[in-house]
Amino acid sequence: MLLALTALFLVPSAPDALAAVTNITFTVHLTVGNYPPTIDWIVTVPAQDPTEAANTTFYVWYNVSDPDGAGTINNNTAEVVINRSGVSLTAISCSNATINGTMQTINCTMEIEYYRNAGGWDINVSIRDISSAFANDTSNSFTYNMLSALWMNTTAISFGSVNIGQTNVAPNSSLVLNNTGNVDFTEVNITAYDLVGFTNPSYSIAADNFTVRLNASTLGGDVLDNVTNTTVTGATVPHGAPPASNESLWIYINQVPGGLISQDYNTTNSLDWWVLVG
Ligand SMILES: [Ca+2]
Repeated sequence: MLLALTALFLVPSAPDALAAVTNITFTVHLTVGNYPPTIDWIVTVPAQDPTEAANTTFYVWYNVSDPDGAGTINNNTAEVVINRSGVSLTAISCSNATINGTMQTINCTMEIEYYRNAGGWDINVSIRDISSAFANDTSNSFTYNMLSALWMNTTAISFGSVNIGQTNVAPNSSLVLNNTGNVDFTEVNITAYDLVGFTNPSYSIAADNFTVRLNASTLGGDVLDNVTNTTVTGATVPHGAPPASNESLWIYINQVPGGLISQDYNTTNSLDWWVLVG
C-alpha cells in the first residue's frame, strides 16, 4: 500500500498590512542677528609721484555702513592693501569718524617707497564688524608715476700728490651712484676733460691718461677722452632698495705723463667732469 505523503510547506507571505503612517515633526528656527557691513564709497586715489630717495605719503578714504549701527563697525579691522606684481603694501595707520547712525568714514595712511615699480597698483579696502562679518572692495586702483633720479656720494675726487711716471694711481674715493627713483639706468657714461695746471695753465694732463673701472682691484677699464662721452662697460644703476641700486666707479690714472711742471692740475681751468646715465 502506497501511502501518499504530502508535505505542505507554508511560505510566509509578505505582510499585507502596512505600518501605520507616522509623523515626526521638527521646528525651524533662524535668528537674524547681524547684518554684514558694506563699503559704500571710496575716494578715487589720484596718480602719485615718487619722492626722490624717500617715501610718498597718500591717503585712502572710504565709507562703511552697517544697519546694526555705526558703533558695531570694528574700526580696528580697517585695512587698505595696495598690490602690484606680487608686492603688497599695507596702510601704516587708519583713523575713523562717525558720519551718522549707521555709517563711519575711514581714512588710511599709505606710504610707498621711491623705488617701487611705476604703473597701476590695485587697492584692496576691507573692514569687519564686531561679529567679524567681512566687507571688502577691490575695484579701485591708482597709478604710481615714474621718477628718474640719481645720487652720487661725492662731488670731487683727488689723486693727492703723484710722481711723473707713476702707474695705476687710485683716487681717494670711488664714485658711488645710487638710483633714487624707480626707473632703471642701463648705461653710464663719463665725460672727461683734460686737467689743466692751476698756476700755469699752459701745462695739462690729457684725459686719456685716466680710465674708469667698476672695481678697485681690476686692472684695465675704459680709457677716458677729452670732451668725449665714454660708456662705462658693464655699468648699470637699476632701481630698487640699496645696495642693489648702487654702482661704483673707480677712476684711475694709468700713468702720470712726463713733461709736466710741479703744480696742481684740476678742472678749475677746464670743466667739471660729467656722469651721465640713461
Ligand atoms: Ca553688522
